[in-house]
Amino acid sequence: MYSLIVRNARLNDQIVDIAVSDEKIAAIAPAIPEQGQKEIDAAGRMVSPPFIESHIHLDATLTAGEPKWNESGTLFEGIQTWALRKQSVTHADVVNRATTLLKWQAAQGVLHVRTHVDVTDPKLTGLKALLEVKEAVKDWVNVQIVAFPQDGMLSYPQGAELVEEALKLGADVVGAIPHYELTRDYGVESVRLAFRLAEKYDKPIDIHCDETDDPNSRFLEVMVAEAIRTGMSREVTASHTAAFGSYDNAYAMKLMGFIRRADINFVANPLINITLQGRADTYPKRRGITRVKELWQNGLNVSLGYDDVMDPWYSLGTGAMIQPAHMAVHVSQMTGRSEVMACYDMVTSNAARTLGIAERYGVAVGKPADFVLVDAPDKWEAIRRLAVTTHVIRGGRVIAETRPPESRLLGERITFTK
Ligand code: 17E
Ligand code: FE2
Repeated sequence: MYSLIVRNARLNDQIVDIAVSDEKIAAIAPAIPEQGQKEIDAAGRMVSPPFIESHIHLDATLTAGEPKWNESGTLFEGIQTWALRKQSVTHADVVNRATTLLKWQAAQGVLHVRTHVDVTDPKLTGLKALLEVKEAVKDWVNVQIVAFPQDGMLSYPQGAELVEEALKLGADVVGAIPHYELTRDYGVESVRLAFRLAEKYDKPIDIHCDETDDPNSRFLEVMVAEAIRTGMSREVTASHTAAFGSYDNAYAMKLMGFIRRADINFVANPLINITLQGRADTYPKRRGITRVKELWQNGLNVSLGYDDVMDPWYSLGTGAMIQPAHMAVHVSQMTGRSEVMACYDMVTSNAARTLGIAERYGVAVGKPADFVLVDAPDKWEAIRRLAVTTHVIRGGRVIAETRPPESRLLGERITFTK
């Protein structure tokens, strides 16, 4: 007996039924004759593995305007504004805001979230709160925590020790911020330190790297060298790498070859870097985003994050991953037929590789029964329509439902399809 059968779902251009038992996908076939304890008619909608948020700051989320707004819109006023808000951070404050955002995400089909948490706080308040949240939500969303030293590993008192303490307390991933260290030398040392900690505690690495338009910010090459030296590749993620978009082509071309050797992951955050970067430019004005299309063309793993929802760096957002995918199409000019679809993969399967969960991810027999129904027939249409996720299934249980919008003009149904 199947606990759940989803009928008439579109999977790779085929209409199938999907049966679930024991919290796993038990069968996928054009027509499953048995009855399920519960049945859902997908009505031709696409079934997709769940969305994945590969880069967000849940400790700062939902603080936009507190205690002031980021009027310049720069990364640096964002960091300064967060430093003010950080003074009033409490355990309950972080638990409440992070939990609220995780609910928004899960309701929209995001079932895996990698969050950075600022550990440049001697009390590690945000970290302790997020460790508690991670445990409390584990039945409906999988959270990974990056120990992120916002004010620097070497430029903030005891910064490196705080990162290490966070790992001892249970942080899953080692973070760093080399471009924001006081000197180039500190930046290089911070990357090396991150790799040493990763080896010591057997953890992956995710570094805020070169989040600046400064073409001389070249910490990505240091990450690549460390990844090659240690043999870590898939466990290493370079987040932001905005400066890669400002490097001259001769250097970028050489670097791309080294990156291919290292085979590390990249995370771009198109919603926020299109707004935070380029602020020192007049015209022409740079886009402030890493070379997403070229990395993808070179066969590297690129995923996308929101980075922020309603915080000092970005005051908009809902957490729906179709939005950064949609923005990446525009900012990275990935408008070709296969390019648009690739942007969908960047918030699903590529992100699973970034988080190191690819083995238990995907819509296939034997995988955990974690999947979503999206109100569109395919990836292209999902992005074009900024489609809503109508059903979220986690462990074979329907945990969220959203009614898709329906438009009528003078009584006529308008479907927005050609
Ligand atoms: N901190 C940082 O250094 N960069 C960012 N984009 C955010 C926080 C959101
Ligand atoms: Fe970030």
